[in-house]
Amino acid sequence: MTKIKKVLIANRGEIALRVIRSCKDLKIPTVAVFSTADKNSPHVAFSNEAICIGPPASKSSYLKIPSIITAAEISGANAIHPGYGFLAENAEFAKICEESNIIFIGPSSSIIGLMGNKSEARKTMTRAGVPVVPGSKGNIDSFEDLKKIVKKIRYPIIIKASSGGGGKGMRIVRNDAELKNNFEMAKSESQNAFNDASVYVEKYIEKPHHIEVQLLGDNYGNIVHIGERDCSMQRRHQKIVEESPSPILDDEKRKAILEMAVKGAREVKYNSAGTMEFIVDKDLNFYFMEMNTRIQVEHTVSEMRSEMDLIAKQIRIANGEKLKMKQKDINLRGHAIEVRINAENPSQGFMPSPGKIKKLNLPGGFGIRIDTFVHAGYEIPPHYDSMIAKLIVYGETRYLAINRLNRALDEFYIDGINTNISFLKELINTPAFLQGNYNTHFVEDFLSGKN
Ligand code: MV4
Repeated sequence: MTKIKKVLIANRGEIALRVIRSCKDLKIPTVAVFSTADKNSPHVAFSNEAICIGPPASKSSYLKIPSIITAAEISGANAIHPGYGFLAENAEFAKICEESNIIFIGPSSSIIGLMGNKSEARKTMTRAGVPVVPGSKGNIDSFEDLKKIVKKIRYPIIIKASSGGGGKGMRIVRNDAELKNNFEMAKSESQNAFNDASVYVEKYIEKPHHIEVQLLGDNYGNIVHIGERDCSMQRRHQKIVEESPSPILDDEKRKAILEMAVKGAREVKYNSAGTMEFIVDKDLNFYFMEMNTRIQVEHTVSEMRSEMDLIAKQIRIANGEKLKMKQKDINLRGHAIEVRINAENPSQGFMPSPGKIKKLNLPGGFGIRIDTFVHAGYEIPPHYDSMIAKLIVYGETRYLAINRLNRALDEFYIDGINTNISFLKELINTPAFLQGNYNTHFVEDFLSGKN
């Protein structure tokens, strides 16, 4: 590395380990940061240095910008990888890094800021010629303004927080009687949750598919895609199963979505690993939803199909290197599926189930990858996300990948805590999943006995 000398990882759990591993492959020393609750976590042991940044609560540790910048300065790390979650899409944090001469391993802070405002992102993509759902041009100025737009696009509609995203601060409205109240509620909820009352409106697409495109852009305007992922299997906006390619797209539709994603990324001169997210209706019309300016949990399925280390690419881009490969050099093969293993209890409303892992058997064999940070004897702290492992399988075909996923889930054994492993087995053996015919409401419908 010519510029990056040492990387601080501003995260925990499996993604902290994942980043450390890529740094080791690139021969870059690493600095872990940890809260007191994580002092026995593997990311602390597997990094070259580790610095405690505060007590368990995220806002006092992994979200505390001054402590993280100080840790970088003390350790001499001149780059920070934010992982996903926590500070990964915090434009202010990225800007502070830029101003402190610390390389933020992600896109420019201005791009994070632009895409973080969902109505600005919509405007930007409209300008680029990327299809967006019919709706308001920008924020809604008044109730009169809203009524005018609704008259044009008709019910059902969805009101969204401009500073929201990922499903937070949305309200679906189906008739005039509910409009005024929902508009007022949406604004006050947005104000409370995001300190920004601005909202925008879109036509509500019933039971859409969620398809996203993995992108890589460098500092010199080169942009490639690494195929799409279908993330429609989700519950309460938390993805559960992600797969690539999407089982609902034909080659022509796939090409159209992938090209639009690249077009959108070009518009903002995207310069890191990132994702363009689309919703797809039952007639396969697709619309831009949001752009995620981070490496995502599910990047691994794209890695399995492309045989590319996306985090290594992301680090090289931040180091100022050019993307050498052209689109034609990226060969996507076979089928990959990821399932998220969570410490939670499906029979108690998926309530988190932290605690000590007494016994652990991880699956293995051909076509299996596991990204985790837990081991037998590890105590899962109660303060963070319940995801404890990702199981990723690869097969030449979707059928073979599902077969392997069943084999791996049968070998997966965790004693001491509750997990969603049995629930995952049920889900992937439903006719809808086996046929590749499921949308974003499938899990909810399945749980309420509609399937
Ligand atoms: C929508 C939509 C339908 N129509 N937008 C949810 C997460 C965020 N990325 C966007 N989301 C949605 N946006 C329009 N115009 C449906 C969803 C959506 C959803 C909405 C309500 C309840 C559950 C949902 C699950 C998946 C997607």
